[in-house]
Amino acid sequence: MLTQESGVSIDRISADLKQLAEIGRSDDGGLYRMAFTDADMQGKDWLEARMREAGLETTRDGACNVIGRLPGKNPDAPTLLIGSHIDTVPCAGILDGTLGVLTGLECLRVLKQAGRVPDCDIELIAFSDEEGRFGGMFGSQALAGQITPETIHSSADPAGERLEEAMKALGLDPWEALQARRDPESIGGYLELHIEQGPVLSQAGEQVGVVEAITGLFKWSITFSGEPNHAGTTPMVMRRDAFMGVADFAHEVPRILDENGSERSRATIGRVELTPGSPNTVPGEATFTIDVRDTDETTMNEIAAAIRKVLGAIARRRGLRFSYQVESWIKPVNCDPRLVGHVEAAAADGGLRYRRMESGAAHDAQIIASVCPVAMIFVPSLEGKSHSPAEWTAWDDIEAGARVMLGAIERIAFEGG
Ligand code: HGY
Ligand code: MN
Ligand code: MN
Repeated sequence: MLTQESGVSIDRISADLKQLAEIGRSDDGGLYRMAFTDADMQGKDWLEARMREAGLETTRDGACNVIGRLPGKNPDAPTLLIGSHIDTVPCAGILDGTLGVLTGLECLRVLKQAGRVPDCDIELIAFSDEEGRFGGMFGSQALAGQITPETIHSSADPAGERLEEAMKALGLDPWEALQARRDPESIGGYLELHIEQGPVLSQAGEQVGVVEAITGLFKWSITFSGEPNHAGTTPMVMRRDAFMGVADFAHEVPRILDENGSERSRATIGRVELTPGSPNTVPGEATFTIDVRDTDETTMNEIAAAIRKVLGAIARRRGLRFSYQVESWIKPVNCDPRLVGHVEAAAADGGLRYRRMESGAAHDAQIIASVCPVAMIFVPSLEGKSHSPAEWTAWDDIEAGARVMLGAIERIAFEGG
């Protein structure tokens, strides 16, 4: 085992966090490192340079995942993957995804400096487009062999920019993403440290979450089509107002979840666009997104069926048409009991306050779970806030999480774990 002296350094982690937080920062204090933007690529370049400084062998795969490798004694043994993502939502905080990558970097830096050679290769990966500018989990889906030519050709961001064009504009060949698939036999497991992004740990005063299951989610883009008309001369009863369809639907969401969901179900309308979008025109078209989550896939399907029925009823009542596009459907997964046991042992041996829990956020780990065993380590989010510049985790909780990460890596990759 590593001595405390050769343990993780919160000073190095905080220095890395502060440096990376300057890439993509805007005047509103939020980060804008959305996938395959210049800021995202600057972040990838910065990270790769830090990996090389740490003595790791670096590469990028066809999905532009940034990879740093610490070679093991036995190159034929299945590789241990650790990582997360450094792309962000618009106006993001500085920890979502990034903390997992930088604590992973610190763990490999410590092992390298201590001259510790693991039984197997350990690879640190920063996955591309976890946050979903182009749908989400692009880099982890590429590694898991879930990207198809249709994904590459059809993916576009909310402004309509296509994934293919965005990657080509950066000198990347999007079709290379089809080469990023890894042989599942070559991967022994995956560990991801992430902020909880919810209130459970901070309210309980606990330092670490040992994640047992990760919620599933589906994202739809739904369009109501009615009739644009004059805001002054069109009587209320003669309108086919597309926005009122959205308004009616929003009021139905709590009932849909009450009747078809569980206490873990969540539904969010995150974006609404009205056409033509002028104050004195009745909206002829309304396109909105819905993000639905639950840890049980049968429940997800029941909620989806209920949503379709409600959309049809509203359309009939208001003389509208509706259509929807499934932007993503990501299955809920259970973490691997053996890896979870190693994470829990590392937390317990560190004398930390921890709990086993579920993740309400989606993560690359649930995609990677399709090719190897996975486990996640949560650290508390101050007041449960995330996806905003208010996102924060206390330094000593970050240090505790990084120590658990290192302890779990040692149990998995050094002691024949
Ligand atoms: O949406 C999520 O759960 C994740 O932050 N991408
Ligand atoms: Mn994340
Ligand atoms: Mn996120």
